Amino acid sequence: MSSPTSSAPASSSGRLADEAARRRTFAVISHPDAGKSTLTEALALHAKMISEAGAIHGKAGRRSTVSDWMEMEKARGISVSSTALQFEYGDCVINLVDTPGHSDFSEDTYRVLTAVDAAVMLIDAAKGLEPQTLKLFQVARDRGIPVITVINKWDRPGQAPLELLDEIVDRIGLTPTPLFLPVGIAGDFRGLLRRGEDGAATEYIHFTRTAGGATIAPEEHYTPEQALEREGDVWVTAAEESELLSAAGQDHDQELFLAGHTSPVIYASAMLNFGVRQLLDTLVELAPPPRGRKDVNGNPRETTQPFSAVIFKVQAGMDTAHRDRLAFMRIVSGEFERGMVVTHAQTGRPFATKYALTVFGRERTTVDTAYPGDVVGLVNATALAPGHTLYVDKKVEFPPIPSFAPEHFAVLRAQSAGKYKQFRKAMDQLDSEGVVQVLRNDIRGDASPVLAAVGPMQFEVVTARMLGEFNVETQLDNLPYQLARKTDAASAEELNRQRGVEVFTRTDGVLLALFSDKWRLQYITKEMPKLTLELLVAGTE
Ligand SMILES: Nc1nc2c(ncn2[C@@H]2O[C@H](COP(=O)(O)OP(=O)(O)OP(=O)(O)O)[C@@H](O)[C@H]2O)c(=O)[nH]1
Ligand SMILES: [Mg+2]
Repeated sequence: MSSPTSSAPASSSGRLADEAARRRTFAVISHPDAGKSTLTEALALHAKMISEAGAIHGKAGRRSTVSDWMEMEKARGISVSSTALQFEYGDCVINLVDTPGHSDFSEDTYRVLTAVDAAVMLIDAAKGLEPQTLKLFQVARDRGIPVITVINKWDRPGQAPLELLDEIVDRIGLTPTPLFLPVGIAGDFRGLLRRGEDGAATEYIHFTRTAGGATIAPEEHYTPEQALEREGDVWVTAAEESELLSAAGQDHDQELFLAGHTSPVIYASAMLNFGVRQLLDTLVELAPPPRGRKDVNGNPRETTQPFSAVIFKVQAGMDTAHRDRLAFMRIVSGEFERGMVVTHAQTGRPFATKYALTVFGRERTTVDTAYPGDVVGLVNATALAPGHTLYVDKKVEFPPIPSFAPEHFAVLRAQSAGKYKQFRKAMDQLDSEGVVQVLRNDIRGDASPVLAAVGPMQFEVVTARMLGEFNVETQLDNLPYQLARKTDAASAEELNRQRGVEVFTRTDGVLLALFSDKWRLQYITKEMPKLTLELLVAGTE
């Protein structure tokens, strides 16, 4: 990777700071189906990473996107796992993570949000705010991640532009500050009005559709006077809306945006590639570059300190031909060079980074050097799990990623006893990726572990991958438990004697007591107040 500063004889920490400053690392988040994967592909198209959007066709004639590589994703048209991609745009290096929208996979999305500096939130223009939208805005706020809002699918009939914004104010308490307003109502998307100081229109960007939205939509730029002449009332409406917003104080303010009080808004059609370049330019201009982060002891790790990184995702089976396991790290500080030996904080063991990649769909590119903000995949990193830290020099460890409270539980068995060895191996693999949590106890034994999930679709991913990657047919039986609490060895015996309760050990050693329902839990908490029963962090409860 060449850098614009590499020819200048700058000090190495100066160069490091420059490299960090030109990075933008963000997640694309939303309620299912708002168009994240389509937008991700549109961004890749604008960065010239791909020549045509929707190049791969899914089943039933539905187009599937490059980031949705898994068979299950292609067949259903949903994302079940997050995917990272990196590209250069102008002077910037963009690291983008497309996340799954379905709440069953929210733990994956949450892990991604621990690794990025900003988020792009999509809202479907017709549907407005949906349950996951609200939850994700909350998570972003809790984590202090600034959010850029994209109101997508403006090519289809939907709500009025300002109505959608009012909904954001009322239900999220965040002030939306549009940078662009749509010219033309939802369903008649002609272009964008660029808002300047005090809401005055500075320019009209008119888009032209391309066949199926497969290529970049040509843009024409007009002055406000020319826009008025071309579009008449439609332009006047947009210009008036812009002034109304200013009167209500809804103009962009960089400080308030970075503090999470306001969110810049762009209206777009990911499918037609309208507004996509404007989003990219906004990310470059407004999204924050990587910052340092606090370690477990609360000490800051600055981006210019020696190399350190957090693992936020582990994924195997991305490539059935290779069958390898990739751990994705986000670099926090320092320069990464492929081949350098780093320390794995959780085990204290050295880890040789011989194989480092960026991944895009099924394509992989070797990474030789990387900088703060970059997302890099490490191949065959068997010991690495989400939340782990890598570093060089003096030890640093970043806070672990809290695991969600599972609410669905099921026993998994191999259909044929002869496949047990494979089954064991596959289970370990999926467990370490964090696809589900795996629970065991002496009574049930090892042949039939209990899977714990935030949502039942995680089980489907497990059975599909058991079959697809490991050739093991499995049987899944749901268990009548609805919630879990953390407990300890001293309480376990008493808990196991109770009806509707069973204690398990999770792979990370945590003891979990499962309860048939919340009334059972309430009763036991009341009757036996000495028992240890702690709430698991985060999640959907
Ligand atoms: N009309 C229209 N359709 C769109 C637009 N963007 C996406 N779609 C369609 O909306 C559907 C969902 O798009 P995806 O990109 O898969 O949505 P997603 O947010 O990635 O969905 P999950 O990953 O499952 O949460 C697909 O049929 C897309 O073709 C758009 O701007 N306009
Ligand atoms: Mg998707």
